[in-house]
Amino acid sequence: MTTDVALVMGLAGTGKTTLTGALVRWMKKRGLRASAVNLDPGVRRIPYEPAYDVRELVTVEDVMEREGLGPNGAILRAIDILAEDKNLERLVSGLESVDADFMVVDTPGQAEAFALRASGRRIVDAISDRFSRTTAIFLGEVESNVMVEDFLTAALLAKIIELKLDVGVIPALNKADLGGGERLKEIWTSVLRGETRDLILEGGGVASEALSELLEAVKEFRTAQRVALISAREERGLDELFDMLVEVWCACGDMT
Ligand SMILES: Nc1nc2c(ncn2[C@@H]2O[C@H](COP(=O)(O)OP(=O)(O)O)[C@@H](O)[C@H]2O)c(=O)[nH]1
Ligand SMILES: [Mg+2]
Repeated sequence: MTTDVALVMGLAGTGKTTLTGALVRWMKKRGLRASAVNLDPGVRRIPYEPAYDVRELVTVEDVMEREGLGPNGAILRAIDILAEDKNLERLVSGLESVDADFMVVDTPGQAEAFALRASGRRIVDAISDRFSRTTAIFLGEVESNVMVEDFLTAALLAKIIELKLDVGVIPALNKADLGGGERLKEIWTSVLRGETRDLILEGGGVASEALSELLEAVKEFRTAQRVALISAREERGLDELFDMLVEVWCACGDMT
């Protein structure tokens, strides 16, 4: 039996935990054998029933208490502890014990603490070694008054994560219910297609130009060229997101 794995990643507060619950609910409603997994040692409450929960191995609270660390240090430390051989083995066998065709994995609150550090990569490597059909969803969010350039940073980060983790990354823009998502989706799509020049120079400025060069350089590494516009809260756009996941899992789809 193969289990298809979707790792839900993104900056803090973009809606990873909400989406994990929503996507599994959405799949189950369609008769699919889907399970949610929690990989965030710092989460307090989760809006889904995890088939496996990494807090069995370590929690940020315990680390804070035991090692006298503040919350930020403790989350980094907790992820490092998870990445130790013994725990990683336990984690992978915990995932192996989940009886499902699809596994949606909620990751730690801060992408910068997880996806961009060596121990986070070690954890992702261990999962993708065991589950060959592992892909990632990178969440961005609709925010009011967002500056184009701030948004580009998130789009760039999605690409960096793709390079660092060596898994396919599906870009998804969450909180579409707040409005204004279409415009941001267009901007993100331009980034993926390497058509950023005109867009950035709208605002002008040296930093814009530097950012444009940077985006130009990384566009070679793209895979996905589409962005799913979703609302995890209202369970909207999940059909498109799921279609994109299936394309990457099958590695038979044309992402253009
Ligand atoms: N408006 C709106 N808010 C959302 C949506 N998804 C999540 N949120 C809210 O965003 C906040 C962070 O969500 P959470 O899932 O904990 O994000 P995480 O830190 O990425 O796991 C919470 O207040 C959620 O209720 C959405 O689709 N629309
Ligand atoms: Mg979360």
